[in-house]
Amino acid sequence: MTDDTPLSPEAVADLGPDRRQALFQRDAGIETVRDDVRDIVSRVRTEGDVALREFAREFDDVEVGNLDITDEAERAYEERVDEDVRDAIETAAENVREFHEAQVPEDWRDTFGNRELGRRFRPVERVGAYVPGGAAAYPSSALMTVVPAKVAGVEQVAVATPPADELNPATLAALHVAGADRIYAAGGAQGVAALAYGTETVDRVQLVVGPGNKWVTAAKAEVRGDVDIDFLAGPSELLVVADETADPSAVAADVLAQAEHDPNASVVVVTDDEAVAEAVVDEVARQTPERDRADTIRETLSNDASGVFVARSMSEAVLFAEEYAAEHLSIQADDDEALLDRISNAGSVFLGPYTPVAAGDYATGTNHVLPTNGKAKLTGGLSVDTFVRSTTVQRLDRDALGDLRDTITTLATAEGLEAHAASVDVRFEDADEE
Ligand code: HSO
Ligand code: ZN
Repeated sequence: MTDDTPLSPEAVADLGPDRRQALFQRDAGIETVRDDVRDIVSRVRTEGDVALREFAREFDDVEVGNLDITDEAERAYEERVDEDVRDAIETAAENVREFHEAQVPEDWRDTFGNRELGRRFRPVERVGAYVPGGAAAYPSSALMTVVPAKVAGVEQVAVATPPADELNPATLAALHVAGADRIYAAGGAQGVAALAYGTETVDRVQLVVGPGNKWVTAAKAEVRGDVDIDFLAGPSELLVVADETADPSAVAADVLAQAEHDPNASVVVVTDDEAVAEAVVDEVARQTPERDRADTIRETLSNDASGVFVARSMSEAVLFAEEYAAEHLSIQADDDEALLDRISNAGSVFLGPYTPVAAGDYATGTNHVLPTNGKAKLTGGLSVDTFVRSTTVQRLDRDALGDLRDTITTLATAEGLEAHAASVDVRFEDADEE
């Protein structure tokens, strides 16, 4: 180990309770800002646009002219981004669109005995997407939130993004390509509150999605109930499961890529091969100084939720992965499909030596807005499903209702709901009298 990596391999079997807790009970870190966020949300609710302008002054140091900046997106696309950036945005958007179009559910009807039953799917009407700005302005996240909503058929997709004297042109261009219907200059908790409750300028939505810092996440927790949200996402995470066939330099490169996001990110490698663990640690040390964001990377690697771990077997590595429930799971191992068969808990999976997580971040077409802090045990990432709701449909004919008559009336009577029973019986009165 050199000075340039705080990492050294640790045995999974020797992990103490504190370390296990840091690794397996990651949180979104919203507790510290909860009270402030509550105040911000309530001020936006009562003061509307005035509050948005004041918060822009206070938090973003910007005098906001128009809160509605929808027109800026097309201009950025036409005039402010280089052609290579425009082409990359278009390619990425097309891949995201194609993959999400494959998810659009079809309405169906079927017969179950003599009962005709089915499901139909309709988009939510008005959706709000939070798109981060500032240092973490990601055009890719603009695509990942807006494209799936539009593919799902959402009519009004409104975006809130932090105000700036110079709005990030690539983010705006991506919003244009993705087809955002409205864009508002409102960042942080106040942006989420504006989407959730509306202001003079901002139309309120029914569902708020998208990534953000702890202020944004705390605001989503605060407005949940009044609107729906996707999930509460914390700092980014990567778990690499590697065996003796993994290329340590590729594993290390993926680790550094994830670590550059946020000093609170969690980057973890678990392998059954001690030599691979050592080699990954060495590669991390070698590559780190070459990275632009080496300082952030070093901080991430020294936090308690990051590390390189040696398991006694691949089975122990699989158990580790199940408990960790990673936002991003990279499997760099000989029989990656067999390992994947044994893992259920992951937001997005990257198989094989040529599938870096960065490929999914930008361009494969899968979504990069994914559940963190173990939420992959409960939910998947953003998809078309996020933006549609289902309705069930049924039709019975006289015979079909006749077949169910006893079941319905018996249960209705058992529940003391006589009118329910009567609503069935009444339909057979003529026949009963004969
Ligand atoms: N890895 C991030 C997404 C991202 N990476 C955006 C680059 N830009 C969370 O999934
Ligand atoms: Zn990333």
